[in-house]
Amino acid sequence: MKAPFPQAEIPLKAEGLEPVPGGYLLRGLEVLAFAPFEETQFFRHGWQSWSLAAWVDPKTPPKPLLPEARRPQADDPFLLEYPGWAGSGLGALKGEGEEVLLLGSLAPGARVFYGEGLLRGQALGEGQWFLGYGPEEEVFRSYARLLPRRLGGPPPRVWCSWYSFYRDISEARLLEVLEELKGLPLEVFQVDDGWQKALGDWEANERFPRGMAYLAQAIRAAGLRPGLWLAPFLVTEEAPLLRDHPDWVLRDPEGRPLPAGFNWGQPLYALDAGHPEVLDWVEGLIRKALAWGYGYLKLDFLYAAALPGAKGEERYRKALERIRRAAGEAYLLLSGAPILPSLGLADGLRVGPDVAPYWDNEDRSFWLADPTGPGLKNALRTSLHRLWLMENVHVDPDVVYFRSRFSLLFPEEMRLQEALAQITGFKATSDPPSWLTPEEALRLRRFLEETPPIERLGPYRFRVGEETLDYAPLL
Ligand code: 9PG
Repeated sequence: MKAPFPQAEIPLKAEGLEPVPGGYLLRGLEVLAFAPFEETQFFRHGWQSWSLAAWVDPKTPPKPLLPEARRPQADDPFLLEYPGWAGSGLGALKGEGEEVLLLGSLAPGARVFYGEGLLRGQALGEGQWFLGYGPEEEVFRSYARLLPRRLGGPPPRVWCSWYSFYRDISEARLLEVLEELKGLPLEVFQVDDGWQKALGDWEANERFPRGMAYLAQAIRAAGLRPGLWLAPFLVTEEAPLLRDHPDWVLRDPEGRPLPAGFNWGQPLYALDAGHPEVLDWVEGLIRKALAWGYGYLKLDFLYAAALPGAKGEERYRKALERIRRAAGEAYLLLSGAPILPSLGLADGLRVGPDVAPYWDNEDRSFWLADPTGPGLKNALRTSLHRLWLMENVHVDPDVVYFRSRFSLLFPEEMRLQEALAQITGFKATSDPPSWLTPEEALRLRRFLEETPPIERLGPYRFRVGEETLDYAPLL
């Protein structure tokens, strides 16, 4: 079969071929599309928020990500074991010219493999695909338009506690910051990791003596919307949950708890999102956070609900539908979340790894071949390759730093992150105003107040207000 495009005919193997704006719909559990050029780059799309999305050299195979214990939280573990290049949900090829060949799934549970001169799509479930050929931006836009969307008003302006205090938060400390933020045009005050007793034990710890409802009340009194971080599907050995409900944990075929990564100095496990009691419990957790007064929920480490990878995406989507119903119109920012199965249900979606007050940690990014670690370089790279999702969801490129205190970032590096937030419109920071010099404070205020005109000049070049930014040299 051949798919005729204005610029070329694309030979392919599929069950059905039906024209749609910008390309064709294909059917089949396994479909092939042949590039009409000599490919020089493969668009590798990682599974979840933190997983690498980038154009890579298809002729140089990927290096194994180390240590193995971190693979479940870095990507679809299958993609990291696979010796060649492959991506989650979609893949694309580029040659020397302007044209891009894109194959993207329209249903959860799909992967796209690179083969010499071709893309091979493999679906575990439905086998519904979009095939596009043409200029990069147009092709990705045509694909995005076929995916589910949920776009309320403009993205929120958020203060988030993570990137300044990390887990070292307390009621007293947050109330201080709340006071400092008075007069800044923010909308959400989001309490991140550090308030809970344990992962899986979602009650206020001793540093929040008056409880989470009290804090929400104080946030509302300051004119802001209370936001709360939760990792609803994650458990560690310290949570009573594991002892009380050993059958709630996701297990491998041999019956051992499935490793879900390693963080906070301990192994992570996942709750089985296919277990009805787990779903009831998660729904109860969401309702509890809403009842405390939190109308903005940052739901994190969501990949845990979809392990071991593509096969779990259907289960994840069902669990997320349940969460969405329980949450009503609350704002759901999803993080560490499988990208495609979150569309249509998420309000906001983290599309890259965590930023950090430094550019790159080479020990991890280079020597351990892990592009998902915290750092501005990793965060910018993957977020930039997910801007096409702005058609479907609020794209969160993570917080912007304005401070020089406690930071190794250069002003030009911070500017790149600031401009990216202006491009997506999702504006967040973790800087407490008391950490800022007067100039930095002014810069933060302008960032929150102003909406500069944005023009895309190329895949990596943008005009933001009066300035032209080029991200290409960094990638
Ligand atoms: C709280 C943080 C913040 C942050 C989230 C998430 O091990 N890891 O791969 C890993 C990745 C990201 C991460 C933590 C661990 O950060 O993205 O904004 O909420 O959790 O713990």
